[in-house]
Amino acid sequence: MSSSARSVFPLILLMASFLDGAQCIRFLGRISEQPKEPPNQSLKTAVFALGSFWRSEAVFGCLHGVVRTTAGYAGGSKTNPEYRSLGNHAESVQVEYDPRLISYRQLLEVFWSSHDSRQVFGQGPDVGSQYRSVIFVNGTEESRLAAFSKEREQTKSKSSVVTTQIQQIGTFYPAEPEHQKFELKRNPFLLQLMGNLPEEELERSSLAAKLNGFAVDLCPPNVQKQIDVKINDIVEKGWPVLREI
Ligand code: MHO
Repeated sequence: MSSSARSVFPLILLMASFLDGAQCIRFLGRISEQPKEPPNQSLKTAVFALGSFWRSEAVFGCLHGVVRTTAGYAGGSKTNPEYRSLGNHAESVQVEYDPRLISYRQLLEVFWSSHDSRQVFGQGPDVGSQYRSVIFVNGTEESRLAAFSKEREQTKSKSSVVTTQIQQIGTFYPAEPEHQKFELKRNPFLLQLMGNLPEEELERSSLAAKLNGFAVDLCPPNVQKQIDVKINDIVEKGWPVLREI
C-alpha cells in the first residue's frame, strides 16, 4: 500500500461505518414515521375540454396545487389520435393536482370561468367539434359535482343553453410533444430562464406548467405578480436559473 493510500484507508473505513449507521437510522425512521404511500400517490387527475388545448393547459397550469398538466385528446373513439387527424376527440387537458391544496370543486370553477360554455360548436375563433366543452369525469363523485356545477351555471342565465357535456373519461391520449407547454415554448426568454430543459423534463415539470400559464397572463393575479418579481430579481442579478416559484 502506498503511503497516500494508507492515509486514505482509515478515512474510507470511517465513512463506510458512518454510511452504514446512517442507513440504519433511515430504515428505522421509515418504519416508524413515514406515511405508507409516497407523497405523489395522493395526487388526483381531472380532464377538461374547453377549446384549444394550448390555452387549456395554460389555464390550469398556474393554479396552486396543480402539479402537472398534459395537453391531449379525449372523448372520441379513434385510437391513437393525432393533431391532424384526431377523429371525434376533443382537445383536452389532463390536470394532476394535490387534493389537499386544491379541490375538484375549485377546478370546476376555473373550468367555468375560463371559457364560454354557451358557444355552440367551438370556442372563440376556433370552430369545430374538437373545441367543444366537456367535463370528463371519473366515477360517481366527480359526476355528481360536475352535474351540480353545470346546473348552477345554467341558472346564471336562461337566455342560452350551456352546451358542456359531462362524459365518463375513457382513454386520454397525450398530444404530440410540440403541443405540450405550447405557450411557454413560444417564449425563448422564459425557456432560457429555466435553463433550457430537455423536452421530457419540460413536459413533467410543475414549474413549466406554471410558466406556461404565466406566458399568456393566465395565472391568478397574485401568482402572476409573484413570478414577475422573481424573474426581475434574476434578471437584475443575472443569476441563478429559475428552479421554483
Ligand atoms: N386558434 C388556434 C388553434 C390551435 S389549436 C391547438 C390556432 O392558432 O390555430 O387547435
